[in-house]
Amino acid sequence: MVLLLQRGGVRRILQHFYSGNQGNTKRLLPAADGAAGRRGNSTAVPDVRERTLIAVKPDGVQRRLVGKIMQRFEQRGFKLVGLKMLQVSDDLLSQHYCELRTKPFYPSLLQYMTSGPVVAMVWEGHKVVQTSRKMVGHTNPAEAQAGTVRGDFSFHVSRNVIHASDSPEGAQREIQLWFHRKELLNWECCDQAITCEL
Ligand code: DAT
Ligand code: MG
Repeated sequence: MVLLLQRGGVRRILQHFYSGNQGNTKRLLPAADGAAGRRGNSTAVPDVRERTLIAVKPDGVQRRLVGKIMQRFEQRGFKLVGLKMLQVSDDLLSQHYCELRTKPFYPSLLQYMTSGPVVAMVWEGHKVVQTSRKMVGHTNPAEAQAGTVRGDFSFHVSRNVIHASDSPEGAQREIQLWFHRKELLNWECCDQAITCEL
């Protein structure tokens, strides 16, 4: 195995493990040796660098749901690039929810969101904004499908456990609001070429 690592890297290790099933091996391996070029221009290289802000709200933290929620994003294949626990300030929240300032529920929303610590995360991956909204479910948990975070862990809109950015532009704005640039890590996931054809 050491020899394989030295001479051919990950590609050869995969060939070693999948030597009984060459068809699958090919699909599992990254498009190397110009294979991507041979696919032509019709298949765009997927953007695996999209990022979104996910936050476990105070009720989720109090109910010890952080681990279960993080596991869902990990098992979906997304990459964690930022993580922190914080007591959110009124100032941050008013910027975060600036579009909701005129809503009747806004004061109670601020009170709820500052009632205890929040766990904020930045997840990265192909179409992570759209996919994570689906994973999180409808804003009103009473409408959220079973299998979504809100559909599985909550029943009322005033305590819906989790935040997820709703567009790539919104995600950029929110990530800049919640995280300093140096708090976000660029790192290579060892399974990247296995979870997506690059
Ligand atoms: P989402 O969190 O799904 O993006 P949103 O941005 O419209 O939904 O609203 C932000 C939060 O405000 C939401 O997660 C819970 C709260 N909220 C929304 N509508 C509400 C309502 N009708 N009553 C009480 N809280 C509400
Ligand atoms: Mg929203």
